[in-house]
Order: sequence, then structure tokens, then C-alpha cells
Amino acid sequence: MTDAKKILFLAAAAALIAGSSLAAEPSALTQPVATPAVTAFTQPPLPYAPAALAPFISAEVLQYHYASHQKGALDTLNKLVTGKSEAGRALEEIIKTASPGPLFNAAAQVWNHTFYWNSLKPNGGGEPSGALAEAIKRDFGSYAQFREQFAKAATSLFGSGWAWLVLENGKLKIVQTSNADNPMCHGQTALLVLDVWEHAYYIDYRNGRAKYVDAAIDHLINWDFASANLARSVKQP
Ligand code: MN3
Repeated sequence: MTDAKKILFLAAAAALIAGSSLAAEPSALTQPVATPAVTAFTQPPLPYAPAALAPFISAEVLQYHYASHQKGALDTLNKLVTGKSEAGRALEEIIKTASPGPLFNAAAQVWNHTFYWNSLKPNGGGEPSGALAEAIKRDFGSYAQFREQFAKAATSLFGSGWAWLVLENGKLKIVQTSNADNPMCHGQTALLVLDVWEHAYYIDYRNGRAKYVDAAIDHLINWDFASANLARSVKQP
């Protein structure tokens, strides 16, 4: 028996004994057994067509944002981790442990942008419903007060960064982060984000950041995504 076959046999036996999911998935046992090659980080597809958020965010802006800005961060990340122990780690782990600098910036910008694409959707915006609506009422007083504070945070952030709705110690909060910074580095769970770097809106709104923020809040926010993040973080604090 070759070493590979021995390993397969042992894995199959262990699976049968443990009744593990391997036994239910025989295809897993037909894969060659070898040290798994460390794969590069990949860019998840946009969750909608580049033109899907128009006229509030144009296809031109979204396409360039995705294919140039996020892809650029991804390429930098993959270059920086090649041959290093970080190559096998989860993106979140790199973000939480990297020192300030190029590796942190690249990893966090990849994560933040994927989170941003998912924070928006066509025909979104308006008021949330369900548990998230109740939590907003509990922690901000009303949706109107949340809306005002979120718009203010997104509009007033000086320089480049992000406006977030987060959960911290069971309470909703609105926070701003600069550059690539992420709430997970501050003990907070992100529920929703708006990218307020100029590249996110300049072609569509020039320097009118407030117009972009209003359009996103009223027409694009994906409350289903934020609600799912809330449900998950309540379950696994
Ligand atoms: Mn961006």
C-alpha cells in the first residue's frame, strides 16, 4: 500500500468510527491526499451587475471600484503573503493580527470592500424591519434618529474611510474608521458599511459626498444583509 493509500484507508476508518461527515461525503475520500497547496486570496464576485445600483451609483464607478480598487488591494495582499505563514490564514485573522502597514491595509481593504458590496443592493434603503428595526429603536430612539446620525458620520468623516453600523457589547453603534481600519480591530461586529473614500462617489457626485450618502441610505442599503449579520453576532457573540 502506498503512503497515500494508507492515509486514505486511515481517514476512511477514522471517519467510519467517528461517524463524521467524511463518511457521508465519499467524494472527500477520492481526493488525492497531499499537503494542501496554499491558495491565493480570491475576489468574490460582485453580488449584482455593475449597473444594478444606477442611477445612485453608476456602473462606471462600481465597475472601476471593483475591478481596480478592490482588485488592486487583492493583488497587493497576494504579493505580500506569498511564501509567508499568512498565506494560509483567514483574511479576518490577518486583519486582527497584522501590525499597521501595507499587509493590514491590503487585507482590510479587500474585506471592507466585499462587505460594502453586500451592504448595498438594488431597490434597497428605507427602514429595516424585524429584530434590527427594534434594536435601532432601542439604541437610537427611532429610525429617523439613526438615519440622521449615520448620515452625519458618513458625511463628516475627514479624509478617507468608512461609516459603519456595528454591534458592541450587545448594543448598536455608529462608528467611523479611517483609511482601511475595521471595527473587528476594536471589539465590534460590523453590520453595515458605507465607503466614503472619494473614489466611491466622485465621478457621480463630484465633491457632493452628502448626496451620495443620502442616495445610498434611502435607495441602496441592504437591510437583509445587516439583519443577517445581527442575527449571527447575537448567536455567536
Ligand atoms: Mn473603496
